[in-house]
Amino acid sequence: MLIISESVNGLFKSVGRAIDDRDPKPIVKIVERQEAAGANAFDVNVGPGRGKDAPGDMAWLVGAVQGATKLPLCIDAPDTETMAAGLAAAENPTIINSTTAEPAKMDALFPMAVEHGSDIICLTMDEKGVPNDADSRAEMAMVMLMTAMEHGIGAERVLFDPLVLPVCAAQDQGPKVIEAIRSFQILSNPAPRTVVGLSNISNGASGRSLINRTFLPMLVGAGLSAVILDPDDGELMETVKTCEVLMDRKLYCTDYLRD
Ligand code: THG
Repeated sequence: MLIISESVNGLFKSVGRAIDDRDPKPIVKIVERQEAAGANAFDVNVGPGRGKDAPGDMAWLVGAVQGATKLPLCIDAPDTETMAAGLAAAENPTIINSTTAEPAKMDALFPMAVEHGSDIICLTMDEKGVPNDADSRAEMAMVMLMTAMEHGIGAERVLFDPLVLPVCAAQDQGPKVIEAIRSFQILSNPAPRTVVGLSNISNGASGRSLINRTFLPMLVGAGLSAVILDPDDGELMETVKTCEVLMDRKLYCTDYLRD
């Protein structure tokens, strides 16, 4: 399971302030702590509302994270200028987070993935939003996979994200996301990888940690291969490890069971 830390995000006050002050120390602290806690990659997002400063902020933030880790960076930006600035500043391996199914976005972002040798997250949504059911998400994923391949990007470099919505706002979407994770895997052989932003599920809810660590095993059971989460949540990280043993993805089960 690829564990992508969600914490380098300007949405969090301490990170937003560090970006404003161009102070790498809080970023370095988060990155070092989370790498020790089991992060395998870092989502890097300057946060909302930065307007025309976003590309410069992203370039700085990528530099600050790279000062503390050699792990891959998942450059998370809604606009192509900020994405380009993040990729240009990156020396670590990169994952583009993300393209949607909108033709203009795919035409801009797939060539960036080729240029930088990046993996790329494909969100199954377009200008009309997120399709309501699993089949429509899988159909959209198929179109995205074909388009990626036309750009010379192999299925192994693509990660599909069905987009997790808050359970408070869209309770019917939980099982649809699980089913979509399953459907994505029959689109190619070997199966394309899948990813979600786990904390989205508990946005606006109380008892967030319990919701997150209950939803995760359902997704892993459906074949999820990567997840954006908070590695500082120790119980959640224990759940990840336990999922991997129970899904027969790790060899250390005898040691684990003896503990
Ligand atoms: N898919 C992909 N990328 C993503 C997401 C996704 N990137 C962003 C997001 N979703 C994943 N990262 C987060 C980070 C923080 C929170 C949720 C998801 C979060 N933050 C709290 C909140 O908003 O209430 C706290 C913020 C604060 O302290 O102010 O929940 O789905 N590909």
